[in-house]
Amino acid sequence: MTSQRCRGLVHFRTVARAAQNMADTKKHRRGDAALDEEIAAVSCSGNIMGKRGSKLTSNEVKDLMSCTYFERKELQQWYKDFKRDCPSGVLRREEFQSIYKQFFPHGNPTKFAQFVFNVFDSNKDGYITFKEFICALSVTSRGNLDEKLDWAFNLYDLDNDGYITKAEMVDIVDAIYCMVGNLLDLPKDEDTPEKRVNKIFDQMDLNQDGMLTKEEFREGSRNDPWIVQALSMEIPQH
Ligand SMILES: [Ca+2]
Ligand SMILES: [Ca+2]
Ligand SMILES: [Ca+2]
Repeated sequence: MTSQRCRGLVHFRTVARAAQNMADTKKHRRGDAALDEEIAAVSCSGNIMGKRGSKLTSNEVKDLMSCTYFERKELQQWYKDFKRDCPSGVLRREEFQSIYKQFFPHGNPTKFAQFVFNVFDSNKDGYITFKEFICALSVTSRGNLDEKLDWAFNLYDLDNDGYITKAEMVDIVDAIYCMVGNLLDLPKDEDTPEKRVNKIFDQMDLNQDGMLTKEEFREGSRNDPWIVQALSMEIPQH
């Protein structure tokens, strides 16, 4: 595990925390501290990595500056780290999943990692290129609320048809429960993904047709601290 991945993955911890809040549970102190420790350990191991790496051309930098919130220097640093971690130039599905496994050693994050991978992999070719990586990172870490909500909508809308069905949301919530379930102390009326999703839909599905449009999702998310918290992802600066 290296520093670049670690920084990029800080928001995964946020997701875990959000899942805790989603269940309206009190913070599980020990679980929370354990996650902090894991991340700290990972950060440290990343710092001892070498400093040499590849550089983006000035045209590539220009291109990336126009579609992200990162500055020239940050982009070069991220690229250097990315190339060091992924000498092949792309991040593969299995690598992505194994990163998650290091963050959630006691849960099963495979399914959730798969869903996030699919959103990062915007052209759906099975690989995350640097551009896909940095664009996703830009939105999830520095995008405005609407951009973050759009990104989250894409995460939930598994078949990309413009609607989030109950089944799709159950799939995601189930994946979150599998990933961090051992950190959750769930109340009885939310102890299955189905129950939790029914609650969310009671709030968000205004016309009660069993599907969330982007508008319903946006509106509902503004009122739901869990969704917003899951999206307020911060990464440390270089
Ligand atoms: Ca791709
Ligand atoms: Ca859908
Ligand atoms: Ca609806």
